[in-house]
Amino acid sequence: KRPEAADLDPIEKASRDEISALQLERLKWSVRHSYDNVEPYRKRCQEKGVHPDDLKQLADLAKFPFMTKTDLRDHYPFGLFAVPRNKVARLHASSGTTGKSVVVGYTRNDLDNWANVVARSIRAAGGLPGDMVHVAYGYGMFTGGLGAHAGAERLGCTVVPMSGGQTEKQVQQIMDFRPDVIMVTPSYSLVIAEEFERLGIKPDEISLKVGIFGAEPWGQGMRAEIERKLGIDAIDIYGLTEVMGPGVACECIESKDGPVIWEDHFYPEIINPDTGEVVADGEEGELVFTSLTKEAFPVIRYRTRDLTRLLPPTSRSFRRMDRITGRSDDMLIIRGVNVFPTQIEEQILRDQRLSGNYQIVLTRDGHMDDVEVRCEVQRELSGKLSRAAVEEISRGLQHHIKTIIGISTKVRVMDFDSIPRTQTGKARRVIDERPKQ
Ligand code: ADP
Ligand code: K
Repeated sequence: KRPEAADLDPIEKASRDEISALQLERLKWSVRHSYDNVEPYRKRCQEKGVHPDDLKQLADLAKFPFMTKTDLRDHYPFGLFAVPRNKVARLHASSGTTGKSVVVGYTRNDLDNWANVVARSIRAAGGLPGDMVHVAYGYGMFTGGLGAHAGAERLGCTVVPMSGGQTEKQVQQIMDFRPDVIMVTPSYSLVIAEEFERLGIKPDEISLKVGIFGAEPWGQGMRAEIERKLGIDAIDIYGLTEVMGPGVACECIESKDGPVIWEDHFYPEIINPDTGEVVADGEEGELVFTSLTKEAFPVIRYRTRDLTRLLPPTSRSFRRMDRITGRSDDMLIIRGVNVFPTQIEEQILRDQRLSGNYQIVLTRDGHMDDVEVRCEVQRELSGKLSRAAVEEISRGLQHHIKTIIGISTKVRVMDFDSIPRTQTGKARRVIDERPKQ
């Protein structure tokens, strides 16, 4: 079932002139709102010698300073909020560059807009009011679960708030409830698909028609595999906590040619990550977003670090983004969860018995990412610890990484000097052996 033109928001089919006019009006509001209400942002503008009045056309945005994850972390938790705390209806969080997470807030209006763009995303993916939507993104501080949930409710769907994990139960429930749509990470969808296979259930016996997948990179090969194994259309949804959450952009089922950016709420730019210069549409670089309607946590020129390019409109009047080809920082995405090597390092450094030298080895076991954290004991303890002591160190570290960063790992505690140093004495921290999409 394809969405009918009559079901779309008028702006999704508007002319580019109408879209630009709306963007300019909203952009002026958003920059002014940040400048007036977020002191660190105002200071940053003053240092750069720019003022909201300098914004006369969309291209003038290039004169304004960027915001980075580090800025967000430096003002943890609420320092960049543009409304008083009692106007904040909800908080979410994402991982920061060190242990401290990045906290974002939403007013009632923000939650309303978010639900609308996610509803629009589900509609673009081929979901309809009245459909049953099985949400297997994690619920909690992550934006995935609750973001998908609110959008599905807004569209008028029956929502199943399953959350992640418990694969056998996921499958049982899908067989019993017969949902039409599933929202989940692409890698976990394949774990679910394998459980169906194991039970001898064929794709045409599975009620699902559409899957909406995001939170981690995936490619055309994986799309084909998911579609074949679950008998569905697999649609790409993109988003990030700092900008809103899932639903910043979503593919349309009629063209399946890259996520359509909901440009009436999020203004995209692509920059050269080294120079910060804006590049032309079609050229690859780092994706930068400016929120156009957010009240509680406006972002002006937020550097996502995601590398991609902007593509011309096709099924909607909005521009599209290409698949994410990589990142311009060292953030890892492990089973959809953002992780910085320094966060793991921080947990290693808590244990005085460890040397602080470490290596993170990523592999893929079946469809899910596997993480091994290799670390070393201090020189003076090397070869002297009992097996029980080594196991205790390993269990402790595993526990801290799980409770603080939120990912399960295997920890291998090795003798001193087991992890190779390079010429400069610096170890290679991450070995990513996962197959490229
Ligand atoms: P989400 O819950 O949407 O993953 P996070 O803030 O936890 O939000 O993570 C955002 C990051 O996840 C993005 O900056 C990007 O690197 C990655 N990501 C999200 N969706 C996609 C997608 N569809 N394709 C590739 N990467 C994605
Ligand atoms: K993610």
